[in-house]
Amino acid sequence: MSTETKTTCPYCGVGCGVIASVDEAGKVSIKGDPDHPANFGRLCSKGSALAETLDLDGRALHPEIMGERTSWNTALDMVAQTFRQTIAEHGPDSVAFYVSGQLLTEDYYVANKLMKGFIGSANIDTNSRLCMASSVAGHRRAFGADTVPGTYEDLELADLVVLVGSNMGWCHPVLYQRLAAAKAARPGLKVVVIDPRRTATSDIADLHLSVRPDGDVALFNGLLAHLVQHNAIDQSYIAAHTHGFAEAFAEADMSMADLIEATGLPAMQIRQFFHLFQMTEKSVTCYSQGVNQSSVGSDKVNAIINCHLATGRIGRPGIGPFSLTGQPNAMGGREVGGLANMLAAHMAIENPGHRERVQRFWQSPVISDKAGLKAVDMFEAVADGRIKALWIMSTNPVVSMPDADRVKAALEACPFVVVSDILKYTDTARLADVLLPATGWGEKSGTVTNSERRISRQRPFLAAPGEARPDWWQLAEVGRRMGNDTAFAYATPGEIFAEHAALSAFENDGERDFDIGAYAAIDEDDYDSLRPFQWPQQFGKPLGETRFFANGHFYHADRRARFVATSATLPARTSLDFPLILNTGRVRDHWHTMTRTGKSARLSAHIAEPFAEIHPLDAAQYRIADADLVELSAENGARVIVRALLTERQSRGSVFVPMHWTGETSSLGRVDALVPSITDPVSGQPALKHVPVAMKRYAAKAYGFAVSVEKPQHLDAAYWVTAKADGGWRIELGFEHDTVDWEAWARKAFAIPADVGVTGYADARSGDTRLAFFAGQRFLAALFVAASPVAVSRNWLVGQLREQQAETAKRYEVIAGRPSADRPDPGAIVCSCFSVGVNQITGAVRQGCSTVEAVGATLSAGTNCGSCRSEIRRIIDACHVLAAE
Ligand SMILES: Nc1nc2c(c(=O)[nH]1)N[C@H]1C(S)=C(S)[C@@H](COP(=O)(O)OP(=O)(O)OC[C@H]3O[C@@H](n4cnc5c(=O)[nH]c(N)nc54)[C@H](O)[C@@H]3O)O[C@H]1N2
Ligand SMILES: Nc1nc2c(c(=O)[nH]1)N[C@H]1C(S)=C(S)[C@@H](COP(=O)(O)OP(=O)(O)OC[C@H]3O[C@@H](n4cnc5c(=O)[nH]c(N)nc54)[C@H](O)[C@@H]3O)O[C@H]1N2
Ligand code: SF4
Ligand SMILES: [Mo]
Repeated sequence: MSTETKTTCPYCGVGCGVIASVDEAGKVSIKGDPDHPANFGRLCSKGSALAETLDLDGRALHPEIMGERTSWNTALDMVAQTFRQTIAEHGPDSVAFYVSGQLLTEDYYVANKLMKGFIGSANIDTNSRLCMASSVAGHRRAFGADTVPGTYEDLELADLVVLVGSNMGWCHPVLYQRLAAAKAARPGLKVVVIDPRRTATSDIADLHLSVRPDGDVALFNGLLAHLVQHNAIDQSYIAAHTHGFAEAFAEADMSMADLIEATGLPAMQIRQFFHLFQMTEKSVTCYSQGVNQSSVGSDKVNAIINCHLATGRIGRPGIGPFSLTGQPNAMGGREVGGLANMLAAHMAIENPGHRERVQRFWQSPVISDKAGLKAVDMFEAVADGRIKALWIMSTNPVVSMPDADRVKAALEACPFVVVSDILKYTDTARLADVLLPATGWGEKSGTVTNSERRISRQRPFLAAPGEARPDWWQLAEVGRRMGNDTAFAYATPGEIFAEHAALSAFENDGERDFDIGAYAAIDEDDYDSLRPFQWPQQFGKPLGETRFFANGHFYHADRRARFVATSATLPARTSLDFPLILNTGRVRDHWHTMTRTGKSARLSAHIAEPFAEIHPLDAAQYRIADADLVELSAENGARVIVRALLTERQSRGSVFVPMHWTGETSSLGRVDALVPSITDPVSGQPALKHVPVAMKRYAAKAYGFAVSVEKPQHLDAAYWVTAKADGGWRIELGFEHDTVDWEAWARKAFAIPADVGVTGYADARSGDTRLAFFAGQRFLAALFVAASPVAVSRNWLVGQLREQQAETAKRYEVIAGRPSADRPDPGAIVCSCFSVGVNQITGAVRQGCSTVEAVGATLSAGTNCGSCRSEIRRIIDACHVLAAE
């Protein structure tokens, strides 16, 4: 017997429904919810592996003050008192909250209410500033409200889907699968991908435009001008529902020569794209971080929306601009007004009428009357002492903020830092004066809103471990202890949701897009059984159209949309000293700073080390070979060291490094240390994808690879990266010395008991050393050191951690670092669901499997979540190319 709970995936903004089952032994299993309208039962690799991330290893289980365990009472009193005292001495703007799009709506609502209505400052900002702020700004400029007009179904109904700055195949995998399935069923559906890199997403593209970094405004300006010149605009929609067309067109009009220069694209590709868009009424343009995370992010958003407004292509089935939200509750955070320049329920902080209304609703003593500090400015204010008390909740800014080393220094200098996290040790939690243990996914209860405005429940199916408590509870307790008893007297998240719903409908009358008044009086039972629904859902009105703006009715006072004139001119960023453009982003199987996905051996097997994607010609110029270590440095003096990955999918002049590695998992892999705090002037969103850097080969004196049953401690190496493996850890190493006593080094790093002997050899001439430690039949650790990057069969070695090594012959294999010929090496893991490696796939292809389906039928690879299907296709293609050569 097991009990099943319907809940929602805590990762990306697709917001897939999940069914979690707990059996009598407490074992959790996860499957997709076939009834959830976001995923209809599908899950990607990260969603399918959720059960592997729920152990209590490293969890924060008790409140701590200065690293010492304490009671909730003492911790909460200290937070409330310090905030109160700081405010009394230095005013409300001397304190701040930095929160997260991974909070539930209920948590977020309480945080925003406490800061804006009771502390009286708007110094609450969120990691959504690094994520969605440019889309919010673009929507508000164009529509008068932060409205996403369309729905997921539109991607399936369209004849053209344009993906701009979105690696949807890896970052919104289930939505991508819906798109891929629609395209397979209806090949007339065309897909265009606009991204400087060729990504897994480009694999289904009919056209991939390798646009110059930040060339997007020029490209969409060019498209607008093309539509005008070819009489493809909707004059009546423009006349009836918009303003500012002439100005936008005047700015957009440019010559083909200028367009080629600004976009870096060949004329033929530009024309092909323009023609396709012009001819296809049913087009959807999706955009994500390649658009938002830019110093011209808001203009990129508006340049895209301009083209949709000009053609009247908005808010109809299969038609419209579509901002893909990143985090599970990026949307919910926007609904509660959790950004420093918003109020609540999509009301505007700069609007006195809105302020008065929210204050009356909250019955609050004050209401902040100006925007607070946006994330980058907030940490600037922490650094220079204007902010003296900061509460960080559900985000890891020491890793994810630009100028991350400065952020770290700012927190070190800040008189009072509170961190609420599920883990005890993160780069940020380590700097907390007060650490508050939060309940995590599976333990907490509330709602999230996905990219298509669909609100779903996250339901608990596990007991809160130790003394962990929900984030909303922590905030409400502090609110009460700061003297606001009734305003924060919530007993359940359901009560908070009802209040939030009531505020959304309060004196609304259709003036504001966000209205879920139908739920203003929801009771606990209905809240518990709440089914996923899309907003708006007004009180007493039948469920109507879930799309916006097909017939105008925008949210500017005159109900018209605005064209925004966007300039394609870009300031030059690179210089002789920092000639390359660093682009950053995500990999398929990791989530942000890896505090959860890093616990899963399966997810860690796909990519176990931070890397720099470099074009082979650039690599040749810098004398960098595949698998070398490379050092990237930036104008601020910071540097990172990562593995070189040579690929023609990268464009020349750019390097791509993932954002996931932290001080907990690597020596020098925190890429945000390199990123300057340059922001979009409208949205305040940092330009995380356009960083001038210098690059050189990092010539380690010795390179190493190790596997260990114990988690390695205090790795004494210039370069190290650890990754969870099945039964232990795998470790990549680079050393500045080659004259190390390797046995002693390994014993210390891997905590080898003194009575365990060593097996192996050291070749003084070549510098090769191979050591393995066996306690009886149990394999404890192995270390491989060489003068050049170590070539051993990594996944096979990792697999040995679980094996008994009784025979001497098997031990020799371990020391050799590869299996003897009769036992195959799976190679690097491609399919994480079934742990299928690249060698197995190439083997299957050699035996005649020529399609992804055939490989799936033979090896099961790609048949569960499907996230690896494009990689399998690429391997098949590569094998065929080799065979033809
Ligand atoms: N696996 C995984 N999935 C995730 C997440 C995760 O951590 N891991 N995080 C979630 C979150 S919070 C977010 S915000 C989303 C992000 O989802 P995406 O935005 O799809 O992901 P990114 O990798 O950040 O960046 C997307 C692409 O932008 C491209 N790009 C860079 N510069 C430019 C440019 O100037 N123009 C254009 N057109 N493209 C450019 C990059 O090459 C990159 O391929 O993913 C969500 N999903
Ligand atoms: N260079 C570069 N930097 C980037 C990006 C990029 O593309 N490039 N992307 C940016 C974007 S879009 C985003 S969204 C951010 C993401 O960056 P972060 O928000 O910093 O990353 P996460 O690892 O998701 O951090 C979430 C933290 O909350 C904790 N946590 C998990 N569940 C709970 C909970 O229920 N309650 C509490 N209190 N804590 C919890 C986790 O352990 C973790 O420490 O990174 C941004 N930074
Ligand atoms: S696509 Fe994957 S990560 Fe995103 S919500 Fe669905 S299962 Fe979770
Ligand atoms: Mo994000």
